[in-house]
Amino acid sequence: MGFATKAIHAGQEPDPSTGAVSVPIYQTSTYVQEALGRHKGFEYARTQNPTRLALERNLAALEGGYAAHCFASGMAAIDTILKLLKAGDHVIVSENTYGGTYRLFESVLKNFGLDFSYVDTTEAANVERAWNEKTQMVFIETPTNPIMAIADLEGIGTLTRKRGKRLVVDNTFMSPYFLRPIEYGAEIVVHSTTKYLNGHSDSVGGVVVTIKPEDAEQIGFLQNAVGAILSPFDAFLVLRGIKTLAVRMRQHDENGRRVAAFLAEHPKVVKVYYPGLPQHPQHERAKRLMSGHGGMIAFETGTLAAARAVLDNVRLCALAESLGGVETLISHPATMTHASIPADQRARLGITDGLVRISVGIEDVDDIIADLDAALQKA
Ligand code: P1T
Repeated sequence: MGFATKAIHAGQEPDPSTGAVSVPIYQTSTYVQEALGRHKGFEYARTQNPTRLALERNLAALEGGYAAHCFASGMAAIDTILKLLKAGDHVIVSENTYGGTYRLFESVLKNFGLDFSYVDTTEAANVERAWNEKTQMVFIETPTNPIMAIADLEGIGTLTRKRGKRLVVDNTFMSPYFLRPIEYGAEIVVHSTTKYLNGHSDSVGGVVVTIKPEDAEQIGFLQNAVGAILSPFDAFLVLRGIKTLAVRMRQHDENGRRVAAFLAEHPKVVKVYYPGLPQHPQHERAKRLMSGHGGMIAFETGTLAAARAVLDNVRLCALAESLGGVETLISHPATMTHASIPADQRARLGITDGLVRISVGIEDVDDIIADLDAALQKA
């Protein structure tokens, strides 16, 4: 079955009681039992909900996993994955991740005895070098947010498999339409469903996809024990969004390439970070691992004043955090999404005060380019 067919049908049988084609929003907190211990597989809505279950089955199918569990946010999903570990364990992490991921690791989970090393995951050798006897997990974001570095998924996947430890990949930027990390050795895939999967900037959520029954069982246990579940209404919205994932991603990719090419030629732009450009340092790897490059672009304007001029003068592009929606969003990583990363570290990673990030939407691309061009003239 092709991807688009799976996106529309996997996990979504017509409702058995009514024939409804769309999975209904089962807005209930509990389920009546026929007799003590006799029920239809649903006992309490933190534990199971039919709308959430349909989405979970759909996402497991799209990522090629065994099971999926949906959470109230991407951060809740990432937090739950880390709860597979125990105090004293060590995790190797991509040095450039979403600022909230870094904050969760450094300002919350470190206090519970987990230890983190941050390395450049474009080279598997860096992961190998950071490995110690306590290492239990490698956590990769690819492409990284916002610098768009492409991890050596094949090399790192081989390493984690050889050592029998978990490789976790945050696949939020690519969506399973362009990249399925399980094919390269990931045992766990996580998404902020808030982004491309939902795709319409009207829901916050997260998902953890697992390939091993024992991991699926443990994530399910934690989902129920900790309780950061996705609501039935949000599950419905994400299911609805995923039906058009394939067509949306194709358009994000087409528009992304056009905007990146425009920026790369613009005299006011110092540097463009987009894996689809031939000058991107991992362009060949991106072409090999991913079937498209998507709509995420970062570009360097040189100074805070220039970045501010662009951000303050766009009219169509919306100045906002987040990404992956049908509308173009533009942001300033240093003061917005990545403000929780210390300034010296930001500078080392290239998250300068002049850096601007765009999540290219699926509007008419000429309108997006005209808006950026007009704003750049003011820079
Ligand atoms: O926002 P939430 O649904 O909790 O997801 C967190 C998250 C996880 N992983 C990646 C790669 C992300 O980009 C995010 C959230 N990112 C933004 C809000 C942003 O504007 O980059």
